[in-house]
Amino acid sequence: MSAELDPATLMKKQVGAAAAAMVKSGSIVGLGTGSTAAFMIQALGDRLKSGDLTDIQGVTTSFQGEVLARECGIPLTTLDMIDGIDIAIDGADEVDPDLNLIKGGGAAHTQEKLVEAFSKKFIVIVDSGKLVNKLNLNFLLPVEVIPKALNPVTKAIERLNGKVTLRMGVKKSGPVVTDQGNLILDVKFANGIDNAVELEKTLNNIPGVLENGLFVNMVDLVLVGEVIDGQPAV
Ligand code: ABF
Repeated sequence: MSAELDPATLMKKQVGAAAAAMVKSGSIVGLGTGSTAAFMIQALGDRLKSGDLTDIQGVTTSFQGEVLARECGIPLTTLDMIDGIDIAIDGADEVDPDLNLIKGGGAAHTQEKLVEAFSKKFIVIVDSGKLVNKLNLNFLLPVEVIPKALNPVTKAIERLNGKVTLRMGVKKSGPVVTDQGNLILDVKFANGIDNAVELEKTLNNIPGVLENGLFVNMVDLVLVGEVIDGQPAV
């Protein structure tokens, strides 16, 4: 219930709902991952239940999102079954002034990029704390790597002057494993990322890298939530 949510969470819920309100009946919708996207998925489910929205099909970007979308009663399809996606909505970890993103804090960026690149319109939903002047000064850049390539990919990224950390699970008993069965390297460049366009390609050209979390020239609209004087606003 909204009344029980703190202002920051309520703000995420409002941003999610604002994005869900942009979805038109009959659309194929890319469904993002993360706490803000989860509110968007719930809002889509509410619109379907109320009859305000009809005949949509969702394409999920993670197992987590798939479970939630099913719970919310959203009919799902897959990339194999469709010619394109009308609108995709997802969160992000950092957004720069050119609307380039770092994503992958939830280890789902590979499927997110696949779905969002296949979409005619990509809407990002974030709180104002995610807006940065330069990418990677604060948030590490996730790179998904196949397990056998861990050592060569680490060395290749270090040659690019990136500091590499293998992402571990919360209890540190083992590494985080993605929905594809791969590992995540979190990378920090000392001065942040100067050229996201080039770096996205360079990283993806390293053998063993599946996908990195730079989303460049993909975003159509960013909806930003903020808490002002204790009140959530979009
Ligand atoms: C996904 O969820 C990501 O790519 C990003 O890592 C994360 C953002 O989550 P939240 O909305 O919970 O901050 O969108």
